[in-house]
Amino acid sequence: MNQPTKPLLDVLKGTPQKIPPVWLMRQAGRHLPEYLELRDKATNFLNFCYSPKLAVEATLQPVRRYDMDAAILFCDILVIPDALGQSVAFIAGEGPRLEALNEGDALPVFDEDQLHKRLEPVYETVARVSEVLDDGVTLIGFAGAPWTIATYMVEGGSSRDYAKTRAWAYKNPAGFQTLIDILVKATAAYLSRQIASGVETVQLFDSWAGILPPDEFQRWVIQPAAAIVSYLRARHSHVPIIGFPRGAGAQYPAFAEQSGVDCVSLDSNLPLEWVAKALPKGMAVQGNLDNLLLVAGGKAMDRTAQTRVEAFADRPHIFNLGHGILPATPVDHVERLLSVVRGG
Ligand code: 1CP
Repeated sequence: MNQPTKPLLDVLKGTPQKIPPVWLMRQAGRHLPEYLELRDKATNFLNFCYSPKLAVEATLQPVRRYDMDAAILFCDILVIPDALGQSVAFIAGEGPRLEALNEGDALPVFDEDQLHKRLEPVYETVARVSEVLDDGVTLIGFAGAPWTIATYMVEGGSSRDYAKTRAWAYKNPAGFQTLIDILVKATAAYLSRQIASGVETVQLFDSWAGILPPDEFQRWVIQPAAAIVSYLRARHSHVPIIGFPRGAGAQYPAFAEQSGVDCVSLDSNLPLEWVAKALPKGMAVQGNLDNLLLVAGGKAMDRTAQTRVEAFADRPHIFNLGHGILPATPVDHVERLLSVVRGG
């Protein structure tokens, strides 16, 4: 009959559910003991992402343990610079390190065949996961948004202020635009292939969107997202898209209205009453429990989670965190959270 088989996909298509479907950003990873064990089997983190056997297992671990409503492909946003030929390494205890790109350097060349060749193992992971996933579970694909990827490429790793990237964008916007355009094309082609391989929705992570003032936000966050969305719509009109302009604050409504995404992922700083009024009526939202509250647990976590379930009851809502799950998160806090959200 009309029984919804995938609650999370139904939410993304605009139908609120009595009990919000739930998954947690970065649900696969270091807070899971079985993940740490699996990681030891890979020679390094990029090889982990490019080993379908290991990546399939990492994708499925949180779904198995917690009965999540979605699996998110196990990979990383930095496979795009890697596939474009920039050197990328993950240093234990430090994070990503890239060969930094400077203004005036030759930019990477977008060669679609080359890109797909390097990313083939990721598509294979998607295909294998989609074969074995339980009926009610949605498979989420993802990529980093061009702005966030550009910050890693230009800074050479994580950064506190993204000063080099922002200075480049201010001093030479036309040159910076060329880099963003390359990333738009690579990201769109990558997500399209993930969809062709079996993901049912995609999330665009713009983790460092919040650093940009309004005009720059428009140009480096909204416009690239809109270009990627329109590329995907033309090829996969049925596949919903989630956007996460983290930290965008007062610019969330502009992103929600102009990027073309079906759902916005909300960070923890946004006041719920403001969201209710400021975002388009009926638009799906995802979020937005503070990831530290999940580390802390207890009554405050229960109460805050419940508040979100109630506050978003009149819109399509996917329960999630406001940012990725932290390595220090106890497994039993995640279990408790799921039972609160599901009314147990
Ligand atoms: O095992 C390890 O030590 C590696 C830790 C790790 C993991 C588990 C990294 C390194 N990446 C990932 C996987 C990952 N990354 C996933 C798939 C797993 C899942 O979600 O369950 C996803 C969606 C990402 C996305 C990602 N990577 C983002 C966007 C989301 C966010 O949290 O803002 C970003 C910014 C990255 C970059 C990255 N990858 C890893 C590190 C240490 C970093 C740097 C983060 C920083 O600059 O603060």
